[in-house]
Amino acid sequence: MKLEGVELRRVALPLVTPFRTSLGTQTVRDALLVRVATDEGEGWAESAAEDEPTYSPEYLEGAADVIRRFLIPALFPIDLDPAAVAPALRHLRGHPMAKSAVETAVLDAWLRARGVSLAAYLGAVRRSLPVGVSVGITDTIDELLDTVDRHLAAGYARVKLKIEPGWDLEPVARVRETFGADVMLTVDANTAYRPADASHLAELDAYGLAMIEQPFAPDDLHAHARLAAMISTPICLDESITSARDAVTAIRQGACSIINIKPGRVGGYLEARRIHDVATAHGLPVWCGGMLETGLGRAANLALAALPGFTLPGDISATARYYERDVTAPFTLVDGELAVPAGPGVGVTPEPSDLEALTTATEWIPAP
Ligand code: SMG
Ligand code: MG
Repeated sequence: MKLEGVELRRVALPLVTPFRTSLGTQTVRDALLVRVATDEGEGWAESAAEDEPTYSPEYLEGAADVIRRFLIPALFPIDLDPAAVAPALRHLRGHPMAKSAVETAVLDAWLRARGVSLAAYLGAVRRSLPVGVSVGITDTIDELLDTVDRHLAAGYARVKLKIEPGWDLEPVARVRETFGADVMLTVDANTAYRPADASHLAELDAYGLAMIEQPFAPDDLHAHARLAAMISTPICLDESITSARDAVTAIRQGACSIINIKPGRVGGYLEARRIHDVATAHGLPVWCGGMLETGLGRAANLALAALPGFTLPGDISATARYYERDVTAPFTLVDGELAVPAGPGVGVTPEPSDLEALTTATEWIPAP
């Protein structure tokens, strides 16, 4: 398969409610979509990069720049297949979210041309999945309780609360006491704590959480390992894990017993599957994280999350939890589950009218 050109498209999707985490508040998801045109047809993907480099060092305009300037020129000369993309980009350091978008668009085109779904290609074993919802920090506990109530009524299988110093024990206690012991409840700190907060975090043990996600800095595996030895709540790593090699290091150090896998963070779906494989081989459960994806990214995440080791519900919620209008047809919860797309490639394509309405800029990178 030969690459003939690439379109970079910025879209802006207003969120139905602001999403506040320890990193800041988002009201709009500005996303970068990538469309590859090849001699065998086209493929679409999105970059997980956000406007600002707060969750990760990558950011949207930086991702667009590295894609335009370095990634695409490295792919024009080669005979493209999905497994050839990462090796062709390996000499370019970092930028996993940019690389993931490019590799996934190639995967979509290649699989579409062969009539194979991403789910089948990756090794999915389920057709629909129970999913979770990530609940941002709210102004009041009452507002939090209302939000959680609504999500549980909609059928979500797990609720994750964003926490930060000053918004942790109390909201968790109130949610647990209001909704009971049977609700699968987790927390995500997005690196907001310091190692000296370990004994404070140990108090979360009282609330039967299924995990605490990324309390400390991404590069502080040691602090996570020490906390893991102190508390009974399982530690899950998100920001710390950028490759299968990282996953092995973290597991061997005892820094986590669960891994949140986000394809963008780790450079694509093929590396994401490798993390699934090594975690499973070590007996760790994994789940698929979310980056407020558009329907394009969500479709691909559902395919990944249908692999056998993804035994915990992912941050892959219904479209209505994020956006009134998306670039694809909406995903809806049916009996608490989302269907894994079964069509060729990622299984969805942008709806032309929605795509146009949400687009803020486009750029075409022609073959040399
Ligand atoms: O896509 O449902 C979603 C959002 C899930 O909480 C979510 N993502 O750290 O896991 C995480 C965050 C990262 C994005 S917010 C900065
Ligand atoms: Mg997280």
